[in-house]
Amino acid sequence: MATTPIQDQEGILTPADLHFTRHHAGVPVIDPSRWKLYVHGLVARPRVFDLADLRRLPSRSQICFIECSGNGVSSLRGRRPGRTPQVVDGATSCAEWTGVPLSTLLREAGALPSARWLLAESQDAARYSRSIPLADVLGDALLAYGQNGEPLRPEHGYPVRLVLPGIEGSAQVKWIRRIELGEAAWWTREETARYTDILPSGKIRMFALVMEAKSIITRPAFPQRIAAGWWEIRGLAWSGRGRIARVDVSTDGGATWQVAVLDEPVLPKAHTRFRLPWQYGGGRAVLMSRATDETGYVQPTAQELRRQRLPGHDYHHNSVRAWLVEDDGRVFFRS
Ligand SMILES: Nc1nc2c(c(=O)[nH]1)N[C@H]1C(S)=C(S)[C@@H](COP(=O)(O)O)O[C@H]1N2
Ligand SMILES: [Mo]
Repeated sequence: MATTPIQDQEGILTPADLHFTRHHAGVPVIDPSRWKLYVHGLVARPRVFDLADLRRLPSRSQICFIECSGNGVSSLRGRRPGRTPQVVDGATSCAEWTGVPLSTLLREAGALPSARWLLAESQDAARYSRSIPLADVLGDALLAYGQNGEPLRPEHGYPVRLVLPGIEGSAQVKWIRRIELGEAAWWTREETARYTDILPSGKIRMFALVMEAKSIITRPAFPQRIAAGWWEIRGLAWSGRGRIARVDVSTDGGATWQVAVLDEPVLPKAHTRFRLPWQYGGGRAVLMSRATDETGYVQPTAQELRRQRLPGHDYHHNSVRAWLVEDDGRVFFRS
């Protein structure tokens, strides 16, 4: 895993070479002239597309975040030192993705009405694959070949990957080579042994695909040391359900909250910047941010999230983050 230095980012677009990258089985080297995408299963016309075929079809671009559903878990578990915003939550990035809408491809292949699920399979060493319910993604899913105006980088799925705005990163299969339509899920390793949530009842929640609202203050943060005076509290917020509607910021550990300013553009399923001027009087302070999205969903506190899951769960840690400002102005990650 390589992460994004979110504390140093300006604007909302992550440069391709700073976009976090996660791969379970290495980065395959794919000759674009030999690459093929197979579309089959519950379709009237099984099809094989090469890169030129894909580029001929109408394209669309969308700015959206991709976040690993394991983002944040290691910092929340361990008390290890040196937790910068990048270390805490750097497995999220935001880019402009360009490609062919999945809906166009499925129209070409003549998806049958009985098709409910899609299997996306990769050409990497592990044949990494995921089942995705069609109804959840058909609106804006892309077979993407462009990232921030250039071809995908090898680490991000060159020549083509699936981009599913708002959905957990692990479902956005890179180096895609096969799409199969079916009536039910395929129960692959990445949706059974991993990426599931343990609920308090002991039940396992599967296919928890939508990334819920989250935010993190990126400045002031570790390793900054601040003196009394004016500071601008800055950070990023995002929601897989749509636009960020508001971000509240607290400097007293959640006792009182103030509404932060959202910087334009505020795009659905994209990183959104927030800021709030703050006069630091010296001494201890606890900085927190809490995002609300346009559906009314509010980012949970750490205690609320703990009530919703059993201890030891690994994914979807979107609870409110807190930075502790010590008496001497040094800032540390707290929770
Ligand atoms: N083929 C393939 N696709 C994959 C993965 C992988 O290991 N192999 N990792 C997934 C995971 S866990 C994440 S979080 C995202 C990360 O996308 P990125 O590396 O472009 O940021 O890719 C997903 N797609
Ligand atoms: Mo991931």
